[in-house]
Amino acid sequence: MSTRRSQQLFARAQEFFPGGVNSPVRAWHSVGGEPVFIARGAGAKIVDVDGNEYLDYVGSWGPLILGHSHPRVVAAIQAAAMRGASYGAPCEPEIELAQRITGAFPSMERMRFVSSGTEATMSALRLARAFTRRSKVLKFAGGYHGHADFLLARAGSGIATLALSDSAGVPSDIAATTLVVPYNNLQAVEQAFHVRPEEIAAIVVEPVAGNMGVVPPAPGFLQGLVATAHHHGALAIFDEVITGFRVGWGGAQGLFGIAPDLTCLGKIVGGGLPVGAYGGRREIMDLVAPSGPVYQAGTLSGNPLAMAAGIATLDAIADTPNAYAELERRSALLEQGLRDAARQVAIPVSVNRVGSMLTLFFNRGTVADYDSATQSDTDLFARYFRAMLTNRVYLPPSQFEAAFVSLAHSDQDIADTIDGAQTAFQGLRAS
Ligand code: KE4
Repeated sequence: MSTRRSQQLFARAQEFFPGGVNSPVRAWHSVGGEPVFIARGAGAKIVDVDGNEYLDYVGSWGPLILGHSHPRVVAAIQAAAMRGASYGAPCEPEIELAQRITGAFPSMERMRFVSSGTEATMSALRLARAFTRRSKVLKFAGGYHGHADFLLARAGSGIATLALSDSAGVPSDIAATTLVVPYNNLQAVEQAFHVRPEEIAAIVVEPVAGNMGVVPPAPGFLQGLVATAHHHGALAIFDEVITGFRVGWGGAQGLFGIAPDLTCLGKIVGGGLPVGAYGGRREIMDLVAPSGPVYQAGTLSGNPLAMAAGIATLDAIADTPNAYAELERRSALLEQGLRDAARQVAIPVSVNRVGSMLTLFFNRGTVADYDSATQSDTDLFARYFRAMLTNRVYLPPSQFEAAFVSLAHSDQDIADTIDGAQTAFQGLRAS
């Protein structure tokens, strides 16, 4: 498998971009080797610039639940482009997409479109601080909510220790506005409020974690989280940038039957174009400018092309008979096939899956939080990633990411993936 053209392009890219990429995880640092450059995608497959075709389980990190270049999405973008790329003014597609979103997420009584998941979470947390007149935010170790300064925080040593920053350039007093506790640990959440009463504006959580690898909420965790936040006068914010329209039409809040105060969306609602959104209770959202004093703005918010892609994506899902049942069936087939392939060669793995988002951890135990996730054998994952690539299966280049099954992945694609995994595991066992 030649990747000569990718190597040439990666060398040139180094002249323009830090690490040769426009987002760090694309550089493949945690799996080694150099990234392939993608030339095109169609359905469940992508083709790199050397003509190598792969079954794609990254799906642009979640947006492509329909697969690549779905005809309805392509046609919608083309038609919108003929009417102009951007107006910087209100347009009807904004209302049409919002109508679909609030229909699926009734907790989002009011909402605002932005252009990324980071903007959505950053804005929602600014709003929560204004609504509660408090400054601190509580997040979970291993939770990723975009790259706003105060969200690049990792756990300090103790439960209620103020966070340290995960990134250079974030002043310690900014990082210290964030508390970090273990995921799936309600006692730690309660303790944080006990130690810092009246200070915490909001809890922000991935209702199904995707950024430490997939980690489902423990039974009662989300319900307990919302109740604890409200008991202490804080807001509950669900970051559904990944899970929104992924784990069900109503996201994780629909799947688990629990409504947060604010919801952040992204990825699928843009169908592959830059869209984020945040929304929630009307009394909270009406604080957002120009209705209220919380400022948030964006040149390309509600961009007509992005709105068209989002509308076409949601309509195509809605028009697909039993879409989520089919995603569940195919994803369950993949999960079982991966488990069986690893068991056949006695490689200990742990697979976490919610709907069509899943992670295979090279881990002997159950992965229920960041600490247990980081017990995984990342070297073995790197070798597995490269073996799967050779077998023409394109996985997320990190043990701590979610793989995504799309409606374009056929039963044959799933069977081919399992065959590739069997070969990969046999190679790992032999070496
Ligand atoms: P963006 O700003 O990248 O659109 O969204 C940030 C974000 C917010 N919330 C959640 C739960 C997210 O997963 C993300 C972004 N996800 C990562 C991968 N897990 C995007 C890939 C990348 O960073 O290149």
